[in-house]
Amino acid sequence: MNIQEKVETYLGKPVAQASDREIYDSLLSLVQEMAAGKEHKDSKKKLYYISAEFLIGKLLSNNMINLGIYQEVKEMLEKNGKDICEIEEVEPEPSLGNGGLGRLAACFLDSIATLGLTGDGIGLNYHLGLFKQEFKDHLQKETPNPWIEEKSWLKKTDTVYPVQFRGLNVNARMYDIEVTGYNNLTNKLHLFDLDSVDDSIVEDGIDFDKEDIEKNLTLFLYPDDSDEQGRLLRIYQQYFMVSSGAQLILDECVAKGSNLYDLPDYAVIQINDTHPTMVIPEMIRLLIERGMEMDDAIDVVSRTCAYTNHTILAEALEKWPVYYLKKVVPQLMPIIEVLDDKVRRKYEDESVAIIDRNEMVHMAHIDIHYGFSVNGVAALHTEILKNSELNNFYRIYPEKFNNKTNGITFRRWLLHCNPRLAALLDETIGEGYKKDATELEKLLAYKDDDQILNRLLEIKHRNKEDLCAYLRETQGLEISADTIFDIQVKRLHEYKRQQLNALYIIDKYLEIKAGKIPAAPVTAIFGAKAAPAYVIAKDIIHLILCLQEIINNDPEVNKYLRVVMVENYNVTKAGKLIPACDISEQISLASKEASGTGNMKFMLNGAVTLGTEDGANVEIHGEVGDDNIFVFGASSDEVIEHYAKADYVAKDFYENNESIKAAVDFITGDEMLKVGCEENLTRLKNELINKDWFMTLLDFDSYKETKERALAAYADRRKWAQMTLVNIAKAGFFSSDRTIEEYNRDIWHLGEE
Ligand code: 26Q
Repeated sequence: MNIQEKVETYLGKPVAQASDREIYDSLLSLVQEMAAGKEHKDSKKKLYYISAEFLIGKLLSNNMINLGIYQEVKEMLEKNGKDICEIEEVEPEPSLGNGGLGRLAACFLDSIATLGLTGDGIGLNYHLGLFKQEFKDHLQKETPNPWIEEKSWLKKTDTVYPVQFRGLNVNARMYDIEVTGYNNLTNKLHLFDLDSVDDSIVEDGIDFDKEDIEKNLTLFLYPDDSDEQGRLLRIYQQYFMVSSGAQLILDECVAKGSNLYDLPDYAVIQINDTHPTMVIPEMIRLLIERGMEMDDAIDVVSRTCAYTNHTILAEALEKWPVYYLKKVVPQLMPIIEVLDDKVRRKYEDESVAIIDRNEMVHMAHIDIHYGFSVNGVAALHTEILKNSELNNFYRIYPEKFNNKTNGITFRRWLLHCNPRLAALLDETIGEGYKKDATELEKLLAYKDDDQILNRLLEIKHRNKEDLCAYLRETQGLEISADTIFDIQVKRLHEYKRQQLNALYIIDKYLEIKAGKIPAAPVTAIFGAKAAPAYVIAKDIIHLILCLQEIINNDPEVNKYLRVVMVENYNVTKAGKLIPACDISEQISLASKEASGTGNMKFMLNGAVTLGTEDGANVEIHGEVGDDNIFVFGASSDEVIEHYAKADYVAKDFYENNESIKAAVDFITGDEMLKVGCEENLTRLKNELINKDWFMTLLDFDSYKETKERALAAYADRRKWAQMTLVNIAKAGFFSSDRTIEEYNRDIWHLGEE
């Protein structure tokens, strides 16, 4: 049967007569059947990647690429007058993650399957995922994102595990999503859910009764945790995930013949940040329940669990009050107390204790003491963990610490999102790079080939035109592909410094108003969601939306400068924005961004980075060399020193630097107050002058000077194309296939039995 016949068997009618929805539904069934036919047979040892987030994005096209039928389906649809892009539109995007950490987990699942490793994901089936962002009156509004339809990738299973909370027993039901490998076998993502959860309890926006656990447990990803009920719900979610996950792991290992004392030969659990940390005490509890002595259980679990750290921001390191845990999962507290006691006996150092003097449980400390591996996610990040943030632990366990620089799957972030570039690569360097990303370096041979350089420029231009059309259709925005596309898309956070980019835009606006005309027109594009309770982050969104309104409607300025804030930035939108980017903004305060992965996606798609020496930018810089990146700002050492000495005073910069003062004052100037909200803008301005915890003003001059150089460099089209080419050619290191090979080589040791 050819592909059309197969699709028509599901459809029950000719493709040409079917609606997009019908075609989507039948392709979904076809893909599921093909994926199920390639299911991995468990080897003795299996990886369990446990994570509160899996930001998988839409799956149809990706699965078709991995199964090797994408091209065929696309052409078959064309022949029948259908457009694959329209079919893709039908699929709702699951938003089971916040940002980088969740998307990394999804890239890892793709690479694990692609490399043929036995490894499944374990997480939660949030019905409404992360909120959907809408803009109203230049402010972010949150609404639910229902993504589970009648027909979906989720397969309901009969696997059910009891989970016990204080005063409440529930049953966790497992749902599975097939994870296809590129030309390889299929693994699984197991998502646990509760049958009684009720989507209809959601009221206005994303409000709901936070105390009705049976109805709300898996409704949303990280509900607003600005209040105690929200934080308690987070503990309910975490325990629900780890308890059912641990039961699944034990069942599978026993079924394969484990006597549980040899668990580390059957399972390795990778704990994705501290959100699943309770799996350690829970697993110990379950082993004791099955008859093991406490000390043996602790030993077995410690040799099974490995921990990945994704942040050095102190406020993001999870600490939970003892009384919260007693309130929700009292059965874990005696175990955590034993774990703490052992640590305290062994090391007389308060800073490495698990339960501190304020009765707070430090989740990361559990992972480090009772796991066998601790890894950071980029070289600089791991060094900072070792030398400062976790130095007291590093001195105890130097052998546990290792680096695994993040990566991205090239299937989604090149083959699917940038087919034009992929086709050019196929033609020039062959298709080997799809399995071995380092083969991209072969492109360097074309660095002086005018024809190839022109093709690269042409591809970028066409991708920019596609983005223009998309933004016109979706947001009614008019921008031109003949301007420089300067893009910053990522979660809104002060350390990521969208406000620095915004201050530059204000500065540029003021210059243009004063008659200083820029050499090349620029379109500054942002996309970012702010946590619902993060006030200053929402104020920064407000600032950007007001700038968009003022600047785009000013005929004196909009010839040279436009601002775009993309609504509801998500994986799908990333796939449209990244291939259209000229300048990739990676401007976090040095030392604060653990790695970044957007930076890698932009590089792979031929954008040139404008960035600080932070996270994986450092390694990007190392790969492309000084001539193919624009680096600015204080170094991480300088920043760390400023914090240690507490000697950074934002106000000094405001008072002594005219451009900074003018830009900051503009935030509450007449033009802004005409369109914006005084309360929000004043709060933001005061924050910048009086606090500026992430040193925006410190780096302003350096940012401005370097950005001007980047914009000027764009004018030499040939040279710019060469920079683009080098970035693509050197992106191979950032394939998640490489990252996963390293995890397996150093931590998991799968397939070595
Ligand atoms: C913690 C406590 C209470 C409520 C929420 C949280 C919470 C939720 C999500 C803390 C952290 C996250 C997500 C973190 C994250 O996405 N980190 C990013 O991970 C990427 C993958 O390693 C890195 O590339 C980024 O640098 C890092 O910021």
